[in-house]
This record gives sequence, structure tokens and C-alpha cells, in this order.
Amino acid sequence: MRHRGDEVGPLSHGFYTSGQLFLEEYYTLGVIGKAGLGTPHMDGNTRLCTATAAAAMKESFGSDGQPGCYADVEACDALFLFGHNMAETQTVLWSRVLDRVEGPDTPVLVAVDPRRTEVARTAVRTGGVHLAPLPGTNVALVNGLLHEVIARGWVDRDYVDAHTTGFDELAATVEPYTPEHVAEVCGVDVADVRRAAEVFGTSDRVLSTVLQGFYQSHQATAAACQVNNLHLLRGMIGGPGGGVLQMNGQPTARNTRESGANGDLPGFRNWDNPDHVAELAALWNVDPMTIPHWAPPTHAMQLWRYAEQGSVRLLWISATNPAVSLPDLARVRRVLGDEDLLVVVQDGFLTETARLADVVLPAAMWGEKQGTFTNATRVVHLSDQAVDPPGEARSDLDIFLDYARRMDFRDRDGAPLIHWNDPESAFRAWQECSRGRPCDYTGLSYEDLRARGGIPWPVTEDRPDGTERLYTDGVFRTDPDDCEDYGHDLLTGGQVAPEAYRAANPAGRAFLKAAAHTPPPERPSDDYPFLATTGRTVHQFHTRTKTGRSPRLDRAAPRPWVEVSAEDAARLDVAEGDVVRVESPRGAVVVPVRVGTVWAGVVFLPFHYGDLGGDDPTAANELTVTEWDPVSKQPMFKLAAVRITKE
Ligand SMILES: Nc1nc2c(c(=O)[nH]1)N[C@H]1C(S)=C(S)[C@@H](COP(=O)(O)OP(=O)(O)OC[C@H]3O[C@@H](n4cnc5c(=O)[nH]c(N)nc54)[C@H](O)[C@@H]3O)O[C@H]1N2
Ligand SMILES: Nc1nc2c(c(=O)[nH]1)N[C@H]1C(S)=C(S)[C@@H](COP(=O)(O)OP(=O)(O)OC[C@H]3O[C@@H](n4cnc5c(=O)[nH]c(N)nc54)[C@H](O)[C@@H]3O)O[C@H]1N2
Ligand SMILES: [Mo]
Repeated sequence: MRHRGDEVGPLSHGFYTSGQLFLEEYYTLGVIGKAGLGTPHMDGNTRLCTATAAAAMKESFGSDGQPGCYADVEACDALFLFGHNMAETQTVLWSRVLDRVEGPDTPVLVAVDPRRTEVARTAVRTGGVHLAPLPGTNVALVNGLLHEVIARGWVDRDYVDAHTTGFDELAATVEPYTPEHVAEVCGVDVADVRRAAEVFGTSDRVLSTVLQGFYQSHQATAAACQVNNLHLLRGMIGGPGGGVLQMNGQPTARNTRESGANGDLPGFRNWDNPDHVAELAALWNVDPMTIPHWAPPTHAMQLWRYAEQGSVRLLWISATNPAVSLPDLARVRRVLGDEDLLVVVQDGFLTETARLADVVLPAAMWGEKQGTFTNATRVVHLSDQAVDPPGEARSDLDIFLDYARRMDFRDRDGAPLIHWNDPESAFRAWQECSRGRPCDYTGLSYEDLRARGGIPWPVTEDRPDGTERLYTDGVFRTDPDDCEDYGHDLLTGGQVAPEAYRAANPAGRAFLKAAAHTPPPERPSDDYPFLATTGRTVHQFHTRTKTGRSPRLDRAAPRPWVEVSAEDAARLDVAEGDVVRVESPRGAVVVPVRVGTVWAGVVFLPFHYGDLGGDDPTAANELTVTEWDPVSKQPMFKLAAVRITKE
């Protein structure tokens, strides 16, 4: 190390965690970071995953918190999947959708995906619509749907007047997005845009889901907010069958966001609201100035930048494998390999990242430890320990508690800051922190969860059975004293000042925030004529630490590939199985071709494959770009310019 530890302060400590630990573990880590060390440098891989879901709900509704629930699948008349390949990525939920679309009283299915995925095929087969926008044009597409809903008189005026703010600006912004204009920008059929808008505008109960085709693409938050706007214009939030699911990917991404392990203040508190900071200072019995709140929390991409620049000297990575999952891997390896950076990796396996670490802490995984987790629709579950962890592995909670003990973090009266010592006592500490907030857990106990199964928050003394849907009364969490964020300009990411927010007090109305389409930052060029997008296959989970060890799953998809259109295959003179080199300005992979149903000029690569032991690089993130959404700061994994040559 360049300096001794006592010469640098808490700002030299950075934590990069996950969407796959338990709530109790995140909360403990959050308190260590915010009240023990006092570092703002903490985020989860949820930044790569559901940061935009959170951001879109904050911008539209004032706070994170899923409005709807999965029972809406059974109750809807139409189902829109925006950038969501549910058939491969949420197979259990998809089986519920199939029960509907293959049964009587079929809902109309609309798929918005540049590829003809299984979702898209099912939509077309069952009389729905497949809109295949060019990657990076989501805002234009949804603006087109908004344009039609307004122009054709499908707006629920009473709802909009009573429960929203911003209609005039939204109407003015979407005015130029006629179906013809949208067809041109997005490369879709005019009639399909009209038809999809009509389905949205004339169905009584529309359920929408939004996922990575929006969150990891260009103008992520802006696009996700336009889906919220469609629902607000139609007055379809909070009622059975009508609502939006800003989805989650990882099992506990929701908990990362609730507990503050993603950098936000726990309990959806607003870092820019001194009263919220004071509440936490009182709860933890620390000086409010210990809790970092002088600037927005450090997002993951910035955290890695600080590590690269050398101001962060200790990077503690738990339950994520950034040497495969972050964009621009050559850069990530460079940062991890810097001998001035102390890298701690806490994982169940010796991953590509762990191999570059200075210290590896073997961790117990689910089934080997106890804790709670909350799904995308706010349903809290308890996961009990089934088996002992192998070897020296310890639960993440134990590791964090041990660290806190050795650091001897104290409160203002000299008592231990972390006063819990096992999952259940950690849960009780978290419950106090959640009291009165949107994610109120105070009415729950481990015993209840064990006896009754999943229960959706808020769960309080008055609402012991929890809350299936939020905003049923049309009152949103936008009051200035209550809201989680004062919001941003969707195009630039500029923050709304607290004074400006208070002056325009929305008083419980939802925001209809508008955005025009802008061209993506990375576009095909003469040198890199193709646009590469990335995503998943059903047989593999993420960086394969688990599915790669399951012989049947791994055999089904043992190697990466690049999917190209039939036209491009002919132009490149390659056939199914031929090996090609796919190269971007950042790096290259060498993979076989699959001839598929993407756009000409667009290719798709699965991102799962890190080190496969061969000589050729195979991880899609060798190619991707260090760019992120200005509001949610989620990296743009879905757009990279590449060239392809036959090997
Ligand atoms: N089998 C499996 N299941 C998983 C996972 C896994 O790794 N494997 N991971 C889990 C996690 S953490 C997550 S976050 C979810 C993700 O679940 P999904 O979001 O469904 O998965 P992706 O394949 O990343 O992206 C979805 C689709 O976005 C499309 N797309 C690309 N660019 C654009 C664009 O510009 N516009 C539009 N409209 N669409 C675009 C792609 O063609 C792709 O089909 O899956 C979860 N489930
Ligand atoms: N190009 C491209 N890149 C992407 C994406 C994409 O679509 N395209 N998607 C992004 C998304 S949405 C996501 S969510 C990320 C996922 O990226 P990662 O988080 O890197 O993926 P995982 O392989 O799930 O890594 C989780 C790690 O945690 C370990 N682990 C599991 N449970 C525990 C536990 O209880 N304790 C500890 N300590 N360790 C545990 C696993 O062994 C594994 O090594 O990838 C992102 N990267
Ligand atoms: Mo994810």
C-alpha cells in the first residue's frame, strides 16, 4: 500500500455488494458503512440490475416500492412486456402467463423486444403484437404509444386531474411522435404501433412489466418512466389487473434497495432531507454528520472509478463477480490487479474476481444460513438454514458482524453500534429502521413468516396481513417531507433542488415526467458496423458459478455464441457454427455463430461466459462500454458497436 491505513480516512473504503444476500446482511453492512465508517462509497450490483426500476418509481411515484402484484397476471386483459424475455428469465411467472394465453379469455400479449424471442413468438401466435424496435429507441416507441393514447381520447381525465401532475408538458413532448414518425425511428410497422396503442387504450386492465431491454439500454429511466406514464394516463395503478411491474432480476435486489446497501439511506429515506438523516442518527445514536449525506451516494460505476484513480484503497466485494459482469472487462481487470488496491472478495466459489483478490473470505450461501428476502412484488419470505456450510465458510452476516466487532464501532454513548448478533436480532433492528416508512416491516416476525409463508410489505400492527397493492387510493409518496428523492431531469440527470420541489409541492400526486428520444451514445460506424446487444439464456444464471456446475444445465448451453440475422450471415459468408471474432473498441471475443431472428445489423451475445479455460476470450463484457444512464446510473449493457470477422 502507498500509505499506512491511519493516514487515510473512511473515504478510502469502498463496498461493492449484491442482489443475492439476505436483508439482515445488507442492513448490517449498510449500518457499518454509514454509521460505523461514514463512507458514501457503497453500492450493489443492483446498479447493473434494478437501479432503473428504483429510479423510475422514485421519479414517478416519489418512492421505490412496486405498485402491483403477480395476481395481476390472472386479472389482466392485456399484458405488455417491455424489454423482458420472461420465457427465459422468469420461467415460473411465464408459466402463469402461459396458463392465461393458452386458456379461455386470452389476454392480448404485446412484446417489445428487438429479437423474436419466445415471448414475441407467443404474442404473435396468440393474436398479440410483437414490436421490434431497433435497440436504443425505447423512448421513441413508448412516446408513440403515449401519443396515440392522448390523440385518440383514451386518457382517464378524472384520474389524471385528481392524481397526477405534468400532463401538459407530457402531451407537448409526445406530440411529434406520430405512429409514422415512430415507425421510422424505431424501424417498426406503423400498423403495429397503432394496434399496440389501441390495445393499451381500450383494455380495461393492462399489466405491464419492464426489464433489462429498457433498464440496460439507452435512456433507461426515461423509457421506464414513460411506461409508468401510460398507466397513469389510463388510471391503471393500484387496481386489480391494471398496473406496472418495474421488475427485479436478482432474488434479493429489493432488499439491497430497502436496506441502504445500494448507497441510498435505509427505509427509502431521502439523503437530501435533513429530517430523514436526523431520524437515522437518532435510531443509531450517532452524530448526524457521521452519516454521509453531503452529496448523492456513490454509484457503482463511480466507485470503480475511485478505485481506478486510487482514492478508494480497499474494495470489499461481496456476492458478485464483476470480472465477468461489469462492462469493459479489460478495465475491470486492470483495476482489480492494481497492487495499491486491497481487494477483498467474499463468495461461495473461487470466481474470476476472487482469483484477482488479495483476500478471499469463503461465504455460506442460501440453504447454509438463515435470513429473509423480499421479491419484486414486496413479498417477504424467511429462508431457514438447511445444511451446515462447508469447510471454513461463514455466513455473510457473521463475517460483517465479526468485522464490526474487530473495528469496535461505537455509538455516541460508547455502546456497540451493532447491537445484534444473529439473523433474527438483525431483523428486529431492521424492523425499527423501517417503522413508518413505505417498506414498513414492523408487523412481521420470523414465526409469522414460517407459519404463514410470504407476506407483502407494508405489514404493520394495523395491517397484519400486509398490503397486496400500493396506491389504491391514488395517493403517492411525493409529499416533500416523505419522498425518497426530489427527482431529476430525465435527459440530463440534473437534480431537482429541494426548494424547487417544495415550491411545486405535488402533495401526493404522481409525476408525469416527459422525455424526448435522443440518439444513443454508441452507434455503428464504418469501423464497427454492427450493434451488439447482450442478455441471457434460460439454461445459465449470470456468471455460471452455480449453473455451470450443474451438468445438465451446463450441457444445454456450454459455450457462448453470437446470434446474427440470416442476411448478415450471408453477407459475412458464415454459417451456423462457424467461429467468428467479434470486436469492439474495448476488446474482442471469439465465438461460434448462431443464425437467428435479430435485426440485420444487430447481433446478440449471452453475457454468462467468463473464463472457460480456453485461450480465446468469451465474456460479452469484453465488448461493452463504460456508459450509464444519467438518472439511475445503470450501465448500458445493451448497446456496443462491434465488427465481425471470420476466424
Ligand atoms: N435463466 C436466467 N434467468 C435469469 C437470469 C439469468 O442470468 N439466467 N438473471 C436474472 C436477472 S438478475 C435479471 S436482471 C433478469 C433479466 O431478465 P430480462 O430482462 O428478461 O433478460 P435480458 O436477456 O437481459 O434482456 C431482455 C431482452 O432485452 C432485449 N433488448 C436488448 N436491447 C433492447 C432495447 O434497446 N430495447 C428493447 N425493448 N429490448 C432490448 C433483448 O433482446 C432481450 O431479449 O433475469 C433474471 N433471470
Ligand atoms: N453484458 C451484460 N452484462 C451484464 C448483464 C447483461 O444483461 N449483459 N446483466 C447485469 C445484471 S442484471 C446482473 S444482476 C449482473 C449479475 O452479475 P454478478 O452479480 O456478477 O453475477 P453472479 O454470477 O450472480 O455473481 C454472484 C456471485 O455471488 C456468489 N454468491 C451467491 N450467493 C452468495 C452468498 O450468499 N454469499 C456470498 N458471499 N456470495 C454468494 C456467487 O457464487 C457468484 O460468484 O450482471 C450484469 N451484467
Ligand atoms: Mo439482474
